[in-house]
Parts: sequence; structure tokens; C-alpha cells
Amino acid sequence: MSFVVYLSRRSRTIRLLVFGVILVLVIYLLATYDKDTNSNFRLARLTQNLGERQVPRLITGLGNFEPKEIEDRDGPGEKGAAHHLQPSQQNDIDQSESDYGMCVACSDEISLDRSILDTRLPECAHWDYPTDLPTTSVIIVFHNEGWSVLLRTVHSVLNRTPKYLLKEVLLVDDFSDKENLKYDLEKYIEQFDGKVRLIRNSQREGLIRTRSRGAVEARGEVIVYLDAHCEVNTNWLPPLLAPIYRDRTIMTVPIIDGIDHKTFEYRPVYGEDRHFRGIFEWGMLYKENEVPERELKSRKHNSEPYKSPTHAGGLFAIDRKYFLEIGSYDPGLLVWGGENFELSFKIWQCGGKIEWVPCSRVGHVYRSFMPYNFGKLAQKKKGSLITINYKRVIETWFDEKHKEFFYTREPMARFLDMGDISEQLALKDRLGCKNFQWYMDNVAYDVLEKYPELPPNVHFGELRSVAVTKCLDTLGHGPPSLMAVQHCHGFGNNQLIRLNAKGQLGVGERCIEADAQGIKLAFCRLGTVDGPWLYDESSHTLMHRVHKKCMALHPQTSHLSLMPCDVNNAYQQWVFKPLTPK
Ligand code: UD2
Ligand code: MN
Repeated sequence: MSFVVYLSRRSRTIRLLVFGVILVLVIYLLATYDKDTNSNFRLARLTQNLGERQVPRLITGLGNFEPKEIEDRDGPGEKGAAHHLQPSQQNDIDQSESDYGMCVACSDEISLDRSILDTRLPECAHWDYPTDLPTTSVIIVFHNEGWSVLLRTVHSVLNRTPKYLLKEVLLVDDFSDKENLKYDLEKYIEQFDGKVRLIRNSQREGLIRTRSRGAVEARGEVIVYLDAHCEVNTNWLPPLLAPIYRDRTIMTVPIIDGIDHKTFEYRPVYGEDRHFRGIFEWGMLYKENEVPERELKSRKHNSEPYKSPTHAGGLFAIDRKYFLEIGSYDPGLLVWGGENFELSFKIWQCGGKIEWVPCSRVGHVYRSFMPYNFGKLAQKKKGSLITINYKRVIETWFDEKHKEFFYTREPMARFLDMGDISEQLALKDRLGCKNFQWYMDNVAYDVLEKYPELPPNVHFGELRSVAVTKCLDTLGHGPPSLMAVQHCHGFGNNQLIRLNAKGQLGVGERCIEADAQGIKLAFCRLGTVDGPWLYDESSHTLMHRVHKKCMALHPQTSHLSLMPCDVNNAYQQWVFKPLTPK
């Protein structure tokens, strides 16, 4: 009897042991399961290169995520069509244009749930993505935005995002003072049963710090930032999450379509099969460039993500913890501008990547002008505040050689006080980041093709006419346009003229040329840094080497043109007067 008990006990132990071993084996196999070897995993190319820091996840399956039904609605602005108001509404149109930089009166007549056209490449509908993508907080920071425009952003996210992936829409109010935003939003978002959360700054922080606060407060694994005047397109989120799922150091960026600020027409930004990426010129203005062959060819399908040196700033997805680990944004950046470069240089140089995702499209309203001021934070004018931000960024991330290009293009930046960047330099050190030359050689290798190394300025400052003590001025016009002389105001800007060692006369990012009509502000020829001008310091003449004539001011009409050179004519004499920092 006791022998039988002994035997059965023993066999139970063996059975338990065998079962345990099998269990451990199954868990091990699941945890180390390599998704790339799964032939069903159609994103194999898209998401390979498992980063070292990748936490293995259990794949629970693949899903297509495409909506089951086509949005078929009729009404103003539906299918992304332009909506035109009546002539009798002109007052409202003008009022909202001046309050918001866009026609909020027009937006008010369009459904918050309106349909828009699917602007993606057709093949986008056929990708599968892992079903256990990370949960997401969509963070929308806002300051004095139009009610219907802000809420259409929220509705579009709720309507076009898989519920289980959307942890929350987090609205962060940057101290708005519009009545409806201040008093009615809490009530409005009650209908969303906690899916939409609202927090408010107790003072104006600017968009950069407000975004960093959003990251701290968010509850999702991934955070996605949107401006408060966006509409997300069909199945926009899974393609942004998939690259991050495989490598948490990838930041992903949707393709930004345009929403017209007057009619709210939703328009694809460019032909669906042409791809652009973010670069910059040496004054740190953001530019887009057609993606180089080298990068395009590294992919199998035209709808796959591609690497980009930088991004426009507003719309992107990033692993929340990763964003916090790399210090989110430099807290020394003020209000608006430059944060897109700061984050991009930091990500690339410190081991991460930026990918633009053609299958994710989001519409954005580009305003006619910036309707808000920078509040108490800005002791200075908007322009110099943005340049200070650029200076912090380049002083942290550029090397000596490339910093010089920035100061050549923005000579007054040398005199601006950028505050203390020692924390940023320490962070760079701590994260073991690569240098700027590495970034230029390996990531932003198309920048120099468009914006070559800048020769130093031989002169810069106001260009004063000796005859009338007035200064050459763009009058704030864009190119192509005639230039003129104006009262010298000493602030630079439209009167800050630079002559470089290769004869190029520039103002801001533009060039000064001459033709039969006169002296003109022109687009600089991409890829060139030379020009026709020769300044003679003894006679003070500015000669155009091709036409062999000199820049002259008409004594009566003040018209500027090229005239046969006459060194004794005061109307052909110009002096570069250095500007003093203000
Ligand atoms: C672009 C970016 C923007 C930001 C900016 C540079 C896109 C489409 N837009 O300018 O996201 O990166 O460049 O910094 O890439 N806001 C605040 N507080 C402020 C000012 C603005 O919360 O003090 C909000 C504003 O309501 C909006 C967002 O920040 O939701 C971006 O501002 P914007 O739309 O005026 O910037 P934008 O699109 O001209
Ligand atoms: Mn915007």
C-alpha cells in the first residue's frame, strides 16, 4: 500500500517537473520570438534593426487596422472640400482672421466630425501592424486657439484612432484668456468619459515648456504631439507606432497635409509618391528637400518610413520614457522656435533616429500670421527671442566649424545672451553623443548640396547711401521684389545687409541681384554662395561684375538701379555701417 502511494507521489513530482520544464520553455520561446522570421509579419523591413535597448515584447498577432466603413457624409467642408462663407459674413471673417490667423468663422460652420479625403499612397491600406502596439497619449498644447478648430482636432483623433491604443487625449492649456477656452472646455469634454483630459498652466509657459509638461503628465507609453489646429487622416496612428514598437529610440513623424486657413480645404501636401524630408539652412530656417536616392533605395516599398535629419516641429510620436531620458526639450528654450532642431540633433547624435512615415498623414492649418504675442516671457522682440533659441541649440550641438556658418548668416546672434547651457552640454556628455560632423556626414548629408559652406562676411551692417543717409531695405517684401532706401532704423532685420568673400550680397536668407528693372531682392540660387558684387572701400562703390555697372540711387525718384560707374557721384557711394546690439 505504502509503496503504491510512494510511486504515485513520485510520478506526480515527475509530472509536475516535466510540466514545469515545458512551461519555462514555452515562456522562453515566446519571449525571444523573433518577429522578423515570421513570414506573416509584413512589416519585417519596416521594423527590423532591433535596438539594443529594445525590451522584448510578446507578439499577440498582426492586424490591419483599416477602418471598416468609408466616411460618407454630406455638408459644408465634408470630404475636405473648401467651405466659402457668404459676403454678408465678411465682418466675422475679418474678425476671426485677425484674432486667430485663420477663418474660425468658416470652421464654425463645418462639422467637428467632418470627413476628409484619404491622401495616402494606396498601398498603405495593405500594411499589417502588431496588434499589441504601445498605448498612446495624444498631447495637444494650445494658447488662444479657435474653439471649433481645437475641438475638430480632438474629434478627428477620437474618430480615427483604435480605442484600445488611445490612452487619452491630453489637452494642455497654455494660459489662454479666451472666455470659451477658460470656462467651457471642462464641461464639453465630459461627454468623452475620461478619454479626454485637460490640464492648465497657471502662467504662460510657451509651447516648448508646455509640451515638456505634457510629457511628464501623460499616461500613455508613447506620446504624440499635435498642434491644436489639425485633422488626423485615415489610420494615422499604427504606422507611427510600429517603428517605435521595434526600437524605442526612433521618433516618427507623419506627413503634414495642408488645411487652408481661409476655406478649411484639406489638401495633400505634395504628390503622394514624392517624398520630402526636413533639413535646414545656416540661419536655422527649416527647409524640406526631396529625399535622396540613397535613402529611398534603402527601402523595399515606397510607402515605408525613411530617415530624416529633422522635422517641422509640431507633429511627432516618441516613446514617453525615452523622451524624458534624453531630457525632453532644453528648458532654457523660450516660447516658440528651434525646439525641432534641438530634439532632432539630440536624437540623432545621441543614438536615436528620426523617421518620416508616408502612411501616416495629418492635416495642419498654416496660419496667415502669428496671432499671439510671447507674453511676459519675452523681454525681447519675437525675432531675437527665436534667434536666442537657435543660438542655444547651435552652441550645444554644432562644432566650431558649423557654428561659424550660423554666425555668418545671423551676424547679430553673436551679441545675444543665450543664458546658461552648461546643463545641456553636461547632458550631451552623459548620453555619450556623437559630434556634429558625424551627423552631417551620415544623416544630414543632403544639407550641403542645397546650402554649401558659407564664405565669411567681408562686410555687414546697414548699407547707407552717402548722398541721402538712407539705408537699403527690403520693405518687408518677399522675393522677387524691388528694393528701396528707407530711414535707417538701426535694428538690422530688413536693413541688415551682408557681403561675403565670394561677392554675394545677402539679407536674411535672400540675395540681392540687379536687372533692367532695378536692384532686387531675389531667391538665392540653391547650392551656390557666390555673387556678382564687388565693394570698393576707397570709392565706396558697389559694382556688379557681370553688368560692369554700379548700384545707384536716383536723386529725384529714389529708384535703385545699376548705372555706369562714377566714383565721384555720391548717389553711387555706399557705406556698411556696423550695427550695435540692441
Ligand atoms: C511650427 C510647428 C509648431 C512648433 C513651431 C516652432 C508644425 C506644423 N508646427 O509652427 O508645432 O514646433 O513651429 O516652435 O510643425 N502654443 C502654445 N503656447 C504658445 C504658443 C503656441 O501652447 O505660447 C501652441 C499653439 O496653440 C499650437 C502649438 O503651440 O497648438 C504650435 O504653435 P503654432 O501653431 O503657432 O506654431 P506653427 O505651426 O506656426
Ligand atoms: Mn501650427
